[in-house]
This record gives sequence, C-alpha cells and structure tokens, in this order.
Amino acid sequence: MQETNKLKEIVAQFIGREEEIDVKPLGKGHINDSFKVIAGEKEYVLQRINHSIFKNVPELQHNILRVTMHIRQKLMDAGVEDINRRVLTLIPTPDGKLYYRDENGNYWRMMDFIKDSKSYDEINPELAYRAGLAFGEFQKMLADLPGGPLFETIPNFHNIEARLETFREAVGANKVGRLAEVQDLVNELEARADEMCKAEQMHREGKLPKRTNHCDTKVNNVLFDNNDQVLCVVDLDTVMPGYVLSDFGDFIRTGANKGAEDDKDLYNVALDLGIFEGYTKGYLENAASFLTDTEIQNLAFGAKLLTYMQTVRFLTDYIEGDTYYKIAYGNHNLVRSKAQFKFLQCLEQDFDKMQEIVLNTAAKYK
Ligand code: GN1
Ligand code: MG
Repeated sequence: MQETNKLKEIVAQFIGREEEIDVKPLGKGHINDSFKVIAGEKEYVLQRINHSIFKNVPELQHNILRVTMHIRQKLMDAGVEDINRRVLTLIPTPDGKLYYRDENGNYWRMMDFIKDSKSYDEINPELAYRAGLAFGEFQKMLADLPGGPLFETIPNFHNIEARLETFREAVGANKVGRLAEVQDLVNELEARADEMCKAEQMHREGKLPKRTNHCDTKVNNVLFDNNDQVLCVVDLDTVMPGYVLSDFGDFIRTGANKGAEDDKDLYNVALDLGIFEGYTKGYLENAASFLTDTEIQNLAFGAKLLTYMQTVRFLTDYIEGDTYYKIAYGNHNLVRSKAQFKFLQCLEQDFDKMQEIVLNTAAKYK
C-alpha cells in the first residue's frame, strides 16, 4: 500500500493529481522497473531508470527524445495514420524535464502506453518476418538522424573486447568463490574469444561501419496490434552507434530460440531456422539497400556473437555475485549462461545454413 502511494506521488509529478490512479507492475525487463499507470481514460508507462547502469539520465532521455521526434517526423512525412501508436511519446514534467528525480535519488520517466498492443516471447516465421521489416525500417529511419551520433548510454555496450576484459577481471578476482563451478564454461568461452573479436577488428580496419542501432532487439521489444501487425519498436534506452550485425544477432538470439533465454531444460534450447529465415527476409527487404557486402556477410556471425556476448555477460555477473541483472533465484545467472551457451552451440552447428539463407535472401534485394 505504502509503495503504491509512493508510485502515485511520482505519477503526480508528471501529470498532476488525478482523482483515480491505478499503478501495477509491467513487463519482464532485467534492468529498469516498469509500471502501467491508468489515470481516467489515459494509460501510461512509468519507469524507474536503473541509474547505476544508465549513469547519465539526462543524456539518455535526450537520446530518446531525438530518436522519437525524428521517427515521428518521418511517419508524418509519409502520411502514416495513428502515429501515437507507431512511435513512443515521452511525457515531460510540467517544467519541461524528461525525467523526475525523487528525494531518494531515483530517476523516473513516463511515456504514453501504446493502446491495444502486445508483445511476444515466442513467435512464428510470419511474425519474425514482420519484426525483421520493423527493425530494418527502424535503422533506415535513423540513418539520417541530424545532430551527430547519439550519446553512448552505456560505453562499449556491445563491444566484445571490452566485455571479455571485464569477464577476465571477474575470473581473476573470483570474488564470491564461484569460479571452480564454472571453469569448464569459462574455458569454452576462452576457446572462442579470438573469433568473436573479429567485428571490432574489422571496424578498426575500416571495413565495418557503425550505424544508429537499437542495441536491444529482443523479440519482446516489438509491439504488435490485435491483428498481429507491427505497431512499433520499444525500449529505446540503448539506441546508439553500433554494428548492424549486432541488432540482427540479438533478435535471432531471443526470437529464433525454441527455448527460453533462461531455460533450465537444455533440450528445449534449439534454433528455429524458419524463424531465422522469416526475420532475415523482413530485415533485408528493408535494409539490403543501405548495407555493405561486408555487413551482409557478417549478419549470421552476428547471431553467434550476440549469443556469445550474452553468455559472457551472464556468466560475468554470476562470477561477480549477481550485481547487474535482476535475478529470480540464486543461480539464475548460471542457468541463463548455460542456456545461452547451448544456443551458441546450436548456431555453430547450423552456421552454414544460416549463412546460405542470408546470402540467398540478400541476392534478391541487392
Ligand atoms: C537487458 O532489461 P532488458 O531485458 O531490456 C540488457 C540487454 C540484454 C538483456 C538480456 C541495458 O535488457 O543488453 O541483452 O537484458 N540491457 C542492458 O535479456 O544491459
Ligand atoms: Mg532494454
């Protein structure tokens, strides 16, 4: 009760004191806390931003404003209808701030809730195709974002060299004594480290560009309407410069896995090539026109890289004593690491097939 009243107080900082406000938890994010707010006829999303992870909240919110305004303008220019369901709308405070800082130092933000929308954790090839179109379109719309590159809300976020450095420090420190239990997995990851640093290497050699990426293309970050048409892409905290293979890869990691990200039963974890193909088709239909050959040739590698990176990140957190991701039980990060590693093995096994699908599809749109 106490907690609910506090949340209502926060909501009032954005929209004033409404007669009837209802606030309840929303979604499955691993980082921020999200709530759905109903105030009379209006629905909102209220979020407490994890500012130990997103250290510069004003810049974070400024990024989101730039991205959403730019997309809104593109949609208006194209004569798209129902724009308020096609792009997120931030709700400022009465004095024009895009966040509110409470007396405990917590940062909060509000945005419109997109009416009659849903997200999926499990999809089929047709929905994957539509999601692929959506992320391709998203990158395309942001290709001419004015005002220079976006602020890096988390420095080196998808940089595997930096992730490996942190991982090795965690292994070296073995702070909570969990290393012995995970040594085999550590060895498996080390055996693949050189291969995985290939993207950073190509970037240094000027072969792989950075573009404005979403950087959290999880399957459940796409909203669909009641007819299963894509409304919009959400969770814009990490939109920043990155490699397109990384956005492609993170969708495959989450959308084309027949099991859950944290499946305890590794038999469930398997690659669905139909979903891979559907997504590839949708994505390339919108993106092939602006991608370089090198980018296309490395999309399937992106699936391996992002799954590897997620294994490294979950395992680092487990070794460090669970300081980053929210966990639901004691060895949750270990369970996540094992499930992700199993998925990586599935991707390795079917790599040639994935590569063939990408190249054949790209040939149709080039
Ligand atoms: C986090 O909070 P959520 O679920 O949107 C993480 C992603 C990971 C993902 C793993 C800022 O995203 O990078 O891929 O968990 N976001 C951050 O499921 O670290
Ligand atoms: Mg996120």
